[in-house]
Amino acid sequence: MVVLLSDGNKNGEITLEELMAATKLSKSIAEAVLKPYDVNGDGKVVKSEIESYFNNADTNDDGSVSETEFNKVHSQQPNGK
Ligand SMILES: [Ca+2]
Ligand SMILES: [Ca+2]
Ligand SMILES: [Ca+2]
Repeated sequence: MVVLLSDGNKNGEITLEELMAATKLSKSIAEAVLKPYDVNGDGKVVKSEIESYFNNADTNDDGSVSETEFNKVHSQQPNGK
């Protein structure tokens, strides 16, 4: 997953700026990509948030998030923002 590789300064947190720098996405798209991972809504994603996102998304526990599982999570928006 591209978000996992976006930690430019390797401090264990992925910020919107880092994601934009890594992916060349526009701000609004980068926000939409980052938002599902940002469980506590502080604008940055830490490793534990990615892990909880992944565990939540992998509904059949096969160790990978399929396109169907990915789409399901992105349509749910559990943090409701
Ligand atoms: Ca970082
Ligand atoms: Ca966060
Ligand atoms: Ca799965």
